[in-house]
Amino acid sequence: MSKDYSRNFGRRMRDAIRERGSRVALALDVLDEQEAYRVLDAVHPHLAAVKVNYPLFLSVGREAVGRMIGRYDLPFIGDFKIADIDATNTKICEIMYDVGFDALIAHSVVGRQGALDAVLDAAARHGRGVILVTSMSHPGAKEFMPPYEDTARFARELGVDGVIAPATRTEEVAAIRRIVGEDMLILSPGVGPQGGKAQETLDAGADALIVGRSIYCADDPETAARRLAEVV
Ligand code: OMP
Repeated sequence: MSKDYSRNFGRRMRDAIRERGSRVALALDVLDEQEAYRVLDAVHPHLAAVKVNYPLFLSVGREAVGRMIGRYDLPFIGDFKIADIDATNTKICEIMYDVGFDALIAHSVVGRQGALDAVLDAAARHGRGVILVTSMSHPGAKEFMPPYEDTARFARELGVDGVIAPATRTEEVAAIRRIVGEDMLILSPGVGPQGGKAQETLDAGADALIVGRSIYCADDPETAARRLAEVV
């Protein structure tokens, strides 16, 4: 299946949300290929995107993930929370965009010069997206991370395609939406076991929910994904 990378990632995600009638991005944090296909085959009609993180990538490897990306007509987000110097970031991005990811998640805390510049350059070369972490969903995010207002302003300055904002603190989602404006995607993890509520998060201004365990650990992942997709 060939994918259209010519349109920017924000538009591609919004098209997927509209056409598929779902604001759910599946966090596919399972540990083997068979399990990944079992979940994907059951739930893909109810998804707007799939997010792959270290657990699956390190378990099955890049060829297997590349094959998976080719099998579903959905945006795939590579969540490697890129946070290194430019030379290393370039290598990570080249590998991951070659695997076929439509967008990659990077940390904002490393700054632009000698770090995120390389991520933005790689995204431009490949015509793909960059999503920046503005605030994280776990309690420790309040210990050392910069204020979310600063990272949200930084995301706007960089002109990235989207940001990560926590479903566990919806007042932050609403404030981040005011800062980044209507055009930038907000993807929110933390619904379910982390305590976030789907409806509240979308009402606060998130474009899509990133949901993992509530779907892939459910007795019936298809029903779980369908119910989440019904929340608008
Ligand atoms: P569940 O808690 O199982 O729904 O999974 C949440 C997913 O979102 C996991 O893949 C996390 O790595 C990811 N995530 C967070 O939980 N919190 C964050 O602040 C950021 C992310 C992320 O960047 O996706």
